[in-house]
Amino acid sequence: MSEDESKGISRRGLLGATAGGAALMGSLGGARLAGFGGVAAGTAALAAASGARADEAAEINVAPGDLDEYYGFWSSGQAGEMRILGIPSMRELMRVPVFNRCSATGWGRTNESLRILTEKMLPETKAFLEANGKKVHDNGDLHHVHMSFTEGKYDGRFLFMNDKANTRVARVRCDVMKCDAILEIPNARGIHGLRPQKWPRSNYVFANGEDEVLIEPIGKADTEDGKNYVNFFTAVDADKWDVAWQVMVSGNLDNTDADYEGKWAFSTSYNSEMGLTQADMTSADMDHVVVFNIAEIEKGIAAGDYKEVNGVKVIDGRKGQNKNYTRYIPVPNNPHGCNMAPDKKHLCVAGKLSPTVTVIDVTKLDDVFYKNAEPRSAVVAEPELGLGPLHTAFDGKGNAFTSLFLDSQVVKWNIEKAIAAYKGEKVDPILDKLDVQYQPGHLKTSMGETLEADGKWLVCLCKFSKDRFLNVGPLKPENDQLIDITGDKMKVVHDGPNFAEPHDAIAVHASKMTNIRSVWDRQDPMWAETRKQAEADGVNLDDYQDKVVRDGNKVRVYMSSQAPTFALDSFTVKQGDEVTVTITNLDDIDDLTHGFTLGNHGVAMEIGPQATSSVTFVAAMPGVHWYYCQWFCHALHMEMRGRMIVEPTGA
Ligand code: K7E
Ligand code: CUA
Ligand code: CA
Repeated sequence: MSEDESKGISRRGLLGATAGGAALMGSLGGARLAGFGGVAAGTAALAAASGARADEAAEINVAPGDLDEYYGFWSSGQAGEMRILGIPSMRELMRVPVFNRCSATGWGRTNESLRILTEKMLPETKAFLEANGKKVHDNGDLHHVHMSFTEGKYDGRFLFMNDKANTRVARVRCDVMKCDAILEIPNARGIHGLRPQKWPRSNYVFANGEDEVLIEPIGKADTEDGKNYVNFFTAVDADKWDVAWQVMVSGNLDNTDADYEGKWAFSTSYNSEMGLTQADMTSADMDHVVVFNIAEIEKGIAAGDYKEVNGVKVIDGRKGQNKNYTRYIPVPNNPHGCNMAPDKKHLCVAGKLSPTVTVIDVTKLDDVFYKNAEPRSAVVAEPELGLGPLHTAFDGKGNAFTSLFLDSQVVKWNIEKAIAAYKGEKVDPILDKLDVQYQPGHLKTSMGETLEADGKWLVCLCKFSKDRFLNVGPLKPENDQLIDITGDKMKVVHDGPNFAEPHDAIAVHASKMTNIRSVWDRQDPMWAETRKQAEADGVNLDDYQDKVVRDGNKVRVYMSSQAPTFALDSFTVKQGDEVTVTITNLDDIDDLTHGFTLGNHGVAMEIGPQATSSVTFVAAMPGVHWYYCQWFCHALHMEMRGRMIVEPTGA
């Protein structure tokens, strides 16, 4: 798409200099002020500049000390972490390391995080990493974040996300906002689309394999023939965080969604051609959406109609199987987004290379599966919306908002009007078009992917920010724009620079987050393994600890921390010892986090209030090494430090 992309940018570049651009800039100047300062002048400026009503303008303004109405959960693409923003302030509230390594919290370095990162790693990956002197991957590509559902509504239990780079899926606990499970998916390659089941609850998380997998071992099959490749659709058991089953499909898989009845899951496929080059992947006029029949697949698994591949039950759902596991609905040209409307009825599939969005009525799918109806008979609309449609969001009032990558616009359109137009009626489904800055990918409405879509805010994640912010060098931030969708006309009210590359986001009303804690539970399973070892060493982790246990050349150092001291001012080990430092934060006050950083050892970890964390390293450098608390906790925080004395071998 790179040629089209560059054309798109230059077109928008020209647009920016014209009257349309100037008008937009006018309304934005005020919005910026309101978003940042929360001062009355800013709000007034916004109202004046954009003609907004005063009460509407006040909505955008989250004054110092006030709280946002929504939690925004953001992916971060190749940065590998999850981020939490407040909406509508668009302030970044927190970063949650998942597939990345984190310098501040020790994620990827502490024993507790390493257990989560490696527990469900495939053996070949383990061996590969070991051969490269590593325990975990340093990177991840986190595209999609979605919350767990109960009966079509967010339930505040978990957030689920994928790693396209290393074929993993992860779960974040909403009570503590930490990742508690990571699973590397066997057979598939490049997990891209990811969505939880919406009804009756998120028993499954569906995960799409985007990259084609050679069926036979290398040498046995011609690697240059696309027919020798397949793709996998994976259902992950959301409670056990293991693969429940997989379906082998024809064509690749891109994005996915599930319906509101628990009957279907859907995936777009842009490579129905099974091409191995970009030219081949874009050669056909039509690709397809795969519809997965959940009940039939479960029946097939129960009846033993599967092949076990690498320990996973795999159903053959490829074209021409004449079974009721899957159907393939032809849709135009390299489709991308796959979004189920909160009307429980309409699935919107964005055309990407086609200017259309295909609307599928899911109540017509029974006929496609059981009455041999033409797959396209479920298509009830295909409005032409503009160039490069990527994703669609909903306001719960029958309207849809589709991002147009090449046009750099968001188009608001009405689903019923699009259906009428498809039937031949003379109606224009397009209600409004808004310029965004620039080249949008995902866009999300507040609560828009649930039955409680409230039509208040739209966040548009623009891939380019060209000229919207101070120049920071060749690598520019992206631009997450906040759009007010309460009126007939959409209105950009805030520009939000963001670092590489948030793909997706959801906006969850704060009232859904009832489980969220401020202090850890001492019995939290996160450090259950560490607790077992401590018990074996005669240490009570719930109490004051200052114990050093030697076990051959393994040394286990236990110390509690309480502002502003570590229980141990110093400990002594021998050069070459494998040292494990376990720290429990006995403070139980909100926000009182301690840290442990060991100088010149690349060791740092966060220890939240009432949490336990541990880290293991080899004491290879003789001498005196200071450790310190790196989380500001007290007036004597600087003095919260101690010494590790490493005696040279033979001393
Ligand atoms: Cu970039 Cu959801 Cu991975 Cu579309 S995806 S833009
Ligand atoms: Cu403890 Cu800073
Ligand atoms: Ca194609």
